[in-house]
Amino acid sequence: MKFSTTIAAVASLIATASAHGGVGIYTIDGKDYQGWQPYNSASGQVTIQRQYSSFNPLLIADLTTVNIRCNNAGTLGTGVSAPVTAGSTIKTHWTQWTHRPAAVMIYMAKCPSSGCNSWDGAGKVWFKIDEEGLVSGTQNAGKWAGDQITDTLNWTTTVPASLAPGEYLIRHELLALHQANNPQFYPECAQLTVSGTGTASPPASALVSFPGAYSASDPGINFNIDGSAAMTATTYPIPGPPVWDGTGNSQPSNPEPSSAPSSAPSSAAAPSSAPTTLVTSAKPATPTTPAACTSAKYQQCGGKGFTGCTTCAAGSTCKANGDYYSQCL
Ligand SMILES: *[C@@H]1O[C@H](CO)[C@@H](O)[C@H](O)[C@H]1NC(C)=O
Ligand SMILES: [Cu+2]
Repeated sequence: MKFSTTIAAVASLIATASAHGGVGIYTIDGKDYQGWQPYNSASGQVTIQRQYSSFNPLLIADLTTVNIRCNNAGTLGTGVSAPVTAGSTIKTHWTQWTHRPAAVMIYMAKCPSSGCNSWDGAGKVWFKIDEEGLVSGTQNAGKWAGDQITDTLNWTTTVPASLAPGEYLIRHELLALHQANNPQFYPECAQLTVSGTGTASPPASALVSFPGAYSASDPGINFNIDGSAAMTATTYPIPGPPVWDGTGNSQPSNPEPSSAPSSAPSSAAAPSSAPTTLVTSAKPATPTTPAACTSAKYQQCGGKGFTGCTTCAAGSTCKANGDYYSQCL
């Protein structure tokens, strides 16, 4: 681990295209879509992927900039979107990837009615559809999600089957953790046209912004792969919100205090109340008071523009990190 960490550190100082990486091909409903090719001339490239300028990583300093959203030039589309049926898979193929201790996070955002192409993805619009960090073993020596990408260069995820049709961005992100307290972020975005019979859209409590979703003090970001804790810890706190569970209910509509976290991570642990209907959310006209709910540990609990739960689950407290992001820690 020490040895490979040193190699990687040297490699990233050189910052050649031979380290690092980016999504090169999307395979969607059986069809391949070539991604943006940052080392080719921009002229004539028409891809579903937002353009970006290199395979180099984004660093902690980029967390507060627009770069963290869709990489370093990824603000606008090139004119095309890939059709995908909700519930089907998207396989991504990285052009290259070498960092073993790495987490995988995949987000989507619904584009405005004018479409994705001239929309920059700003605002609290992003929801997480997939994540994997430490798979087994210890943080320092165990198996990580990124190992699969090092070995196969591929990752397959599923578009939530319940997701309402529309134009969306999908954001694939690798978070490389091989350097102590110096994480590297590798996000790329692409444009999708989702079809299907779903009617769900994520509740406000599941939405984050980029920048805003992460802060430098998040335990999964201010993270030391070579520290003593990493020698024994067998879980890793993946940054950002929990994966959206695919249900379309919006903010909790009844103010009864409850011990259940408001946005339960996807699992069979359904709340005791009646099954959630995906069709309509209650009380269309009444603005929701975000007080009577709790955010789970590591979830956002405040910041400018935040409309979710501001009370933290027992055992955690809401800590501000700048004006735009507070987190239950
Ligand atoms: C990864 O994906 C590429 C492109 O779809 C494919 O050619 C290759 O066989 C895949 N590799 C593995 C190990 O699955
Ligand atoms: Cu790298």
